[in-house]
Parts: sequence; structure tokens; C-alpha cells
Amino acid sequence: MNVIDLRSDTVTQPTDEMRRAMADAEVGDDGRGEDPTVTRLQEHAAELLGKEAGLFTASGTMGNLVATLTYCHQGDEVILGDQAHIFWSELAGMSALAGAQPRLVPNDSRGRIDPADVEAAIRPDGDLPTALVCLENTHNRCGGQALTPEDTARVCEVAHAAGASVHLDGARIFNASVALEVPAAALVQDVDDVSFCLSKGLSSPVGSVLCGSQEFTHQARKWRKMVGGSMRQAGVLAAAGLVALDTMVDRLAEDHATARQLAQGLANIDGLDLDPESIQTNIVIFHVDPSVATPQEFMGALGREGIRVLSPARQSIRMVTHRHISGADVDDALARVSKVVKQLR
Ligand code: TLP
Repeated sequence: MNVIDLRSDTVTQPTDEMRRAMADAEVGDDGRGEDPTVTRLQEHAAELLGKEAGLFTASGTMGNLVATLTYCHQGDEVILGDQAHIFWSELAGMSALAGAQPRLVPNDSRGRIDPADVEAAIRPDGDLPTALVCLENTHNRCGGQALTPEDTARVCEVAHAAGASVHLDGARIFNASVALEVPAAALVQDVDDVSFCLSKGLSSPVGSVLCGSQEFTHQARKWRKMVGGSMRQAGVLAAAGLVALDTMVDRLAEDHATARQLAQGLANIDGLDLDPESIQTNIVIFHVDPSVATPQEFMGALGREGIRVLSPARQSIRMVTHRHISGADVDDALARVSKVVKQLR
């Protein structure tokens, strides 16, 4: 039985073209700013996102952490959504390493935070200044929903008026760009910086790029070094990232189509609850009726049928489509899910 891996788009393998580019990459010591391929990737990423400069980081988590370290002093506060990946899945790095305190405001089902909530949460000048507001686009735990330029602008306006910076966790910003048919630069024009991942749907093996002003990336480079993220002949990795940006962005539409196909099929299975109309990108989150199974039982049963998934929260299951999942795989997965639900009932 073939395994259908819907845990994440992080499981994507580098393409043959990426592997060739990695083998042929011209490299140097990037710790000294001398790796021409890393430099090319950083410049290209910054240009695509309409920012002055880029900084290659080992992961999305490192990009988010380095941004927080760059903006915050110990004892500062950071406002972010209560479903933010930074809050749920990055091991409290902002508190442990940057010494900043997270202040949560609610995310709505579309991954937005209300500018009025941000305004109310901003502290007046005092002992605990609000240094930073974080947004996420697409929003992982809110089912891959994409923020529009207007959604982002409204929060930036409030944050900037209070003297706080705005960092965007844009791990899947190109999914948002493809889904909304809006250039990535327009989605990030109002934020101070953005971190995006090369290693998710874009299929690169390693890395993210943090993009912002010259001054921001200059400071961020120091923090990246402090957390051990300054690499040497990293051009072998950046080479794959360049191929990813050139060849993998437009095809994300295929992942969005398979996600919709998956969601429509799941919605037709009695005992699973989701609105297929809400699927915008490649993440499908649905609820399992407790009379059928707990998510753990459901995941276990799916695993025995060769379907790998994750459970991001109580009663919910997440499936993510990516380059290795075809329409035929989705049909196959749906047949197996249907069988599992019948068995569990
Ligand atoms: N997300 C992963 C992990 O949580 C398992 C996934 O499978 O979705 N921001 C967002 C919005 C993310 O979804 C992720 C990874 C990150 C940051 C962190 O990126 P990495 O894994 O490169 O540190």
C-alpha cells in the first residue's frame, strides 16, 4: 500500500533541477558575506517582495526569532494572534531568547486580527512598551487563509501610529499571492519585514529569507550570528532556493486545486465537518464528530490505511496538499478516509 503523506508541505523533496543547481553552485564564506549564490538569493527575494534587502535563515522559526530579537528589548511586549504559529509552535523563543512577552488578541476564522483589538492592547508609554505586532499570511492554524493587502494595512496603520513595528510570518506568502492573484510585494508592502519559507510548498530542502530595510537586515545579521545561524558555503542551499523561486511559485495553484478537491470529498463523508468553500490554499482543517472517534484514534486508523495527517487542535485534523499529491492521490485518500470512518462508526 502506498503511503499518502498529507502531514505537511514540508515533506516535499527537492526537484532534479534543484539538486543539479546545488551541485553546481558557486559558493564562498557567507559568514563574511562572500557567498555569491546566497547574495543572489537574498537580492532576488528582496526584489520579489519589494523590500531593500534579504537575509537567508536556516528556517522559518529562525526568521521569526531573529526578527523578534532585532525589534525587541528585554521586557518589551509583542502583540500577536491567539492562533499564531509563533505562539503555538516556536517553543516560546520570543520569551526565552528575546525576553519579550506575548500579548494575544483573537484571530478570526480567516486568520485576521482586529485592528481595534490591537489598538486596545497597545500599552501607553510605560514600563512594558509594545515593540512589535506579528501577522501571519497564509494563516496555518486558521486553515491556510490568506490576508489581503487591506487586512494587513489596517493592522499596520494602528501599530505604526503607536510606534510599534510589524513583522509578517509569511512562511507561505506565495500561496497567498497565488490564491489572491496579488503580487507578493503588494501583500507585504505595509509590514516592516517578512520572513518566507523556501522549504514548504516551494520544495527547497532548507531555508527561509527574511526581507526588510537595509538597516533591519544589517541588525538582523548580527542576531542571526548570535543564535548560531551564520552559515559558511550556504550557496549549496541557496541555489535550490533560487530554483524554487523561479519554478515552484506558479504551480502552487495545483496544490490549492487538490486541497479544494480533498475538502469537497471530505465534506461529503458523514461524521466529518468542514466548509469546502472556505478552502483558499493548500491547508484543509476539519473536525471529526466525537461519536466517530477522537482525533488520536482517527489519526491512528488513518495511519493503518497509509494516510498520514496531523492533529493541530482538539477534535481537528489537518491535511496539507503539496507537489507529491496528485488528483488521483486525493481520490485514493478519500476512498481510504471513507472506509476508516465506516469502520470506526
Ligand atoms: N509549520 C510547520 C510545522 O508547524 C510543523 C507545518 O507543517 O505547517 N510559520 C508558519 C506559519 C509555519 O507554518 C511554520 C512551519 C513556520 C513558521 C516555521 O518554519 P520552519 O519549520 O522552517 O521553522
